[in-house]
Amino acid sequence: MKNIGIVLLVLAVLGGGYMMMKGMTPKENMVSPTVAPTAGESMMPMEQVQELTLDSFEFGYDQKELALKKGQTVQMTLTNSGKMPHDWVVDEIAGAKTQMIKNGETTTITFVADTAGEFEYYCSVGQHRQQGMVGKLIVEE
Ligand SMILES: [Cu+2]
Repeated sequence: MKNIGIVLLVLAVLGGGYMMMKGMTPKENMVSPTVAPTAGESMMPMEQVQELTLDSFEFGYDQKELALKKGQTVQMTLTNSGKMPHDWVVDEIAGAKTQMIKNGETTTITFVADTAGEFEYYCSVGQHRQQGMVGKLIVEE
């Protein structure tokens, strides 16, 4: 039984040596060029997507005010730490409306803040808007 252990050990060492012979180094070198363009892309202003995360609960959002630049593409993620279902809606901006989510769920939407001004965002579930589930979205010219 002892010999089998030694044989396996030798095989493992030989196997490791073989992998190194095959050349792990050129493969690693292949990785870095793919990383560099990704870093470069985020430097381009027009491609930049503003990521926002907003939490909803009874009755409100964790941010009372959101500020964006006109023309900005926004990827917004809504979470729900409350007990009731909630959503997030801005009537004046096309696409700025999430689906209704339950506790623990998450939903992500993408929209363009194409209209300058100050708008109210709110939850369209039941009477939540009247109960204070609102905030202010500022889109700067
Ligand atoms: Cu709600």
